[in-house]
Amino acid sequence: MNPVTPMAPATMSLLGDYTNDFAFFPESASTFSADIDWVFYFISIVCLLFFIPIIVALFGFAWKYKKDKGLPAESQKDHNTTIELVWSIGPSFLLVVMFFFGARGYLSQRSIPEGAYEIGVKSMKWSWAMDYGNGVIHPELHVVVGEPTKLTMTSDDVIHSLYIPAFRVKKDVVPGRYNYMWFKATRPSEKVAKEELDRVTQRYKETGDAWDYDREQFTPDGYRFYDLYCTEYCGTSHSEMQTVVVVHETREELEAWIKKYSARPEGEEPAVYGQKLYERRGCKSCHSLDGSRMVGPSYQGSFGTMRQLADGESVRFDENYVRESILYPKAKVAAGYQPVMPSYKGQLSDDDVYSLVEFIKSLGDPSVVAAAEGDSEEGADETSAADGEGSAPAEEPATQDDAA
Ligand code: HEC
Ligand SMILES: [Cu+2]
Repeated sequence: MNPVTPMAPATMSLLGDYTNDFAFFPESASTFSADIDWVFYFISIVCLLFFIPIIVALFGFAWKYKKDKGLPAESQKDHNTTIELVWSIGPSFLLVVMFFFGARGYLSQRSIPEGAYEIGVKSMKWSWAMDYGNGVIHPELHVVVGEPTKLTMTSDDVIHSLYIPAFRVKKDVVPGRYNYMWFKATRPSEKVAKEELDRVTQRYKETGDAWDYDREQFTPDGYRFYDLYCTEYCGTSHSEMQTVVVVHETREELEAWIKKYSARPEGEEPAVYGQKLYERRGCKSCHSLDGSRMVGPSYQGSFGTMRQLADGESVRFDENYVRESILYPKAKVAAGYQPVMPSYKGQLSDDDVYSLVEFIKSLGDPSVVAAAEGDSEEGADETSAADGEGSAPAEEPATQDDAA
């Protein structure tokens, strides 16, 4: 159970955890939770205390003073000054109390403490990208318990809104400006037992499926989590614009986690890492791997084929086209699609782009891919004339350090 601050009567905190079926609230895991819940309960209870007697009196009097049919209505001009003063002035004190606690809660969320741990948040249709600095961008939000964390939030496209129910914080993320929020987490995420993590990880390795957070209820690194939602309706996949928040016990643990994601792990195949980026960096909300059409075209069987463009030209779907599509998506727009893909320029290192290219290539029809590679070696294809010709080693990890 969450620690109860002096403001929250102990009996109320029983409701503050929706692991219990009768709870009103999700679990509380930040220093804001208790105050927010208290104001919420206070207002709800006051409303009920007024609502019930008013409705009872309304029906009671309607019944009591009901006239028989056919009798003329009477004029009623009397009033009772005392009653009217009491029921006007009395409740206004309650409103002042509500305002006081509401404003106090609002101000404490607005004044961001000096020295808070800063994390950048970029939102786009329909994913979150948390920026930990040094090129480490990951969809999961990782913070440290007991330390104030400040989020600097910006949107690439439309208005989104970042909402962490367990922390009782919520703030719009607006294109063209920075919005800020802060919180202090109070309960670290549990870690699942190593055997369980190994077992589940093995299962995903075998099936090759993307990690299902809903089903497992822990992250691929074995942490239980709090939910993070987009709570501003932002288009087709708005309801899937979710991610998770992990609270670490120490700063060192958080830094170790960040380090783990700073680049492609030693010895990992680029195509394998590319698939992880596809899942982590939001590509999967617009591009399918099974041929089905989403907001963008599917990658399946695309590599090496010719692509019809919106301007009537056509272009070979090769390394350069993929690279260009990732960095400058509006340069060549595939026919039949809206130019809504965000640019990943400055957000993916060269090695990341290379890994994505290799991943997309691995989904192509092998004979077509081989033929396309033959093509670009001849140098005949003007779209591949730019830089790294043909198959990729030329742009391999030598560039990895540029990411930092
Ligand atoms: C908001 C949805 C969205 C996201 C997110 C997105 N894309 Fe796209 N992408 C599109 C659309 C729409 C097109 C087709 C229009 C165009 O060419 O710009 C496209 C085109 C492409 C193309 C050219 C495909 C073709 O068939 O001609 C590639 C390659 C590509 N995206 C890769 C990526 C990668 C890699 C990521 C993640 C790092 C990504 N996209 C993220 C929407 C998205
Ligand atoms: Cu959204």
